[in-house]
Amino acid sequence: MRRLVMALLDGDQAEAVGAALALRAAGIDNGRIIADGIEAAMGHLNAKCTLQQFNLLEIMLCGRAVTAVMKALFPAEAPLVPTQGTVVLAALEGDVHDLGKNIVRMILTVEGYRVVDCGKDCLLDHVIETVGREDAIMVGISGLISTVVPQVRRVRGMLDTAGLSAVQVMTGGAALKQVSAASLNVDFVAQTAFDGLHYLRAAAPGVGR
Ligand code: B12
Repeated sequence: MRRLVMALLDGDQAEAVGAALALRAAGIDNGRIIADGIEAAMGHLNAKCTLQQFNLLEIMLCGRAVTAVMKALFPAEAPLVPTQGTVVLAALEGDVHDLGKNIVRMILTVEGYRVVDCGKDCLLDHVIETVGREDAIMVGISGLISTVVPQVRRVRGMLDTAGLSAVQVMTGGAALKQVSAASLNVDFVAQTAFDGLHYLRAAAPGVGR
């Protein structure tokens, strides 16, 4: 695992992919590779950000290596089981962080959910419109910067106004996982992508839309 963390921090895509695949071959599951490898590496970067040693190139290279590792871990990004329902994902206006959201997309897709990804820096109106059009059972908001919190608090009301009260709202990402679901006015705050998957499974078991 240390080899993977070091390769990610070095932004060395090939080495990171090799390390991740070696872990898989040794029987380590994707969940542990994401938590102890990818998230651990980003934790080190976060410490640097806080120490004001912020180096954009370093973070971009690390992000590129994370994406390569995820593609290696989930090559087809195709469901392994019949569709369980549609989930709309987005990072809201002003937030360009998308590595975590992309991990959630890959995991939910492989686990049988049809995911409509609205991308990053996305207008809230577009998210709500997409939820209605795609007949989604849940909307997932990824939020890494605190400035998106007021937008997140508006999601429930906008869904209700659009006649989409049955749609659940879950959130995740560094800025949102420190805030309670009640305070964000959402149904669930996930600490990790797998946490979100477990909530989704429990909230909408075998919806099959
Ligand atoms: C990588 C990074 C960047 C990259 C993003 C690359 C990309 N394509 O995403 C770049 C360099 C572009 C960037 C830019 C900036 N960043 Co930045 N960035 C980070 C960093 C170091 C890591 C984020 C990350 O990718 N983590 C790894 C992923 C895998 O983890 P994750 O997102 O948490 O996702 C996991 C779970 O949370 C969960 N999850 C995530 N979303 C969701 C959603 C749902 C529905 C579910 C179920 C689960 C779930 O699943 C994932 C897997 O388990 C963080 C530090 C941190 N603590 O997060 C700062 C951080 C988020 N950035 C920060 C800042 C300030 C910025 C900038 C404003 C910097 C600047 N001064 O210019 C800019 C612009 C931001 C903007 N407008 O959006 C701050 C935010 C502070 C705050 N609270 O507001 C942080 C916290 C750093 C810090 N300590 O200051 N950043």
